[in-house]
Amino acid sequence: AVSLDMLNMCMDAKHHKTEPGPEGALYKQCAPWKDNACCNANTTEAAHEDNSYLYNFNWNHCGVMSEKCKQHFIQDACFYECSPHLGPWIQAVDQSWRKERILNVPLCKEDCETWYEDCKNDFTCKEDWHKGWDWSTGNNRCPANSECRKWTDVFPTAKSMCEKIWSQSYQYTTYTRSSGLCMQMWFTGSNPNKKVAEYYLLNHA
Ligand code: FOL
Repeated sequence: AVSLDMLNMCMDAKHHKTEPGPEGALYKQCAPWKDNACCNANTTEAAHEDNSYLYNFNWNHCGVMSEKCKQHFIQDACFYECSPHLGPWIQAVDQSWRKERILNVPLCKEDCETWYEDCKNDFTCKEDWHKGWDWSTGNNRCPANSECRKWTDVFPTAKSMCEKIWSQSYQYTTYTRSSGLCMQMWFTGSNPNKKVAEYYLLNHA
């Protein structure tokens, strides 16, 4: 049975609130979620920092990440931490740091492709950024068996990047932002993703 509660909920993960709700203010790129969010203000400030307490994650593991590329990782962090409309894609997992994850969220073509375009001159050593790092210093470093390579050698296409980088959190789609059939990482004004989640809940469940 489908429950409309799934259209407004937070996953049970490391920094998510129990229930979505308004936040007075959210930081910079996360501000669009302030009327209804699964994140709080502290989480959104940290989402803009390198090596933040959120996951101690180091974006600069193969030299300094370009500013334009980093913007997309910040936006991804806002989307992941703040979105209250991911219910249709939440799955239980047995991981030390979270009980639930998102799987195959249909990402709008432009959001994936601009992310890839803005990162394609950067470098990385891994295609799955969720596992297999060397954490001995406290932050993720490339493991001994993984050389830094050109972004485009690790991810030959935008699709491969969007799908592999967070172990299939996203599914690449050819739907455009105006279609109402895909989720937008970037938006201004009211959250366009609620209607998309409703569509998937009613038509795919
Ligand atoms: N963005 C999106 N869209 N989906 C996500 O799932 C997501 N997850 C993170 C950030 N943004 C996201 C969290 N990132 C580790 C590495 C990355 C990370 C969280 C945790 C980590 O500790 N990796 C260990 C394995 C830990 C384990 O699975 O027990 C490692 O081996 O490197």
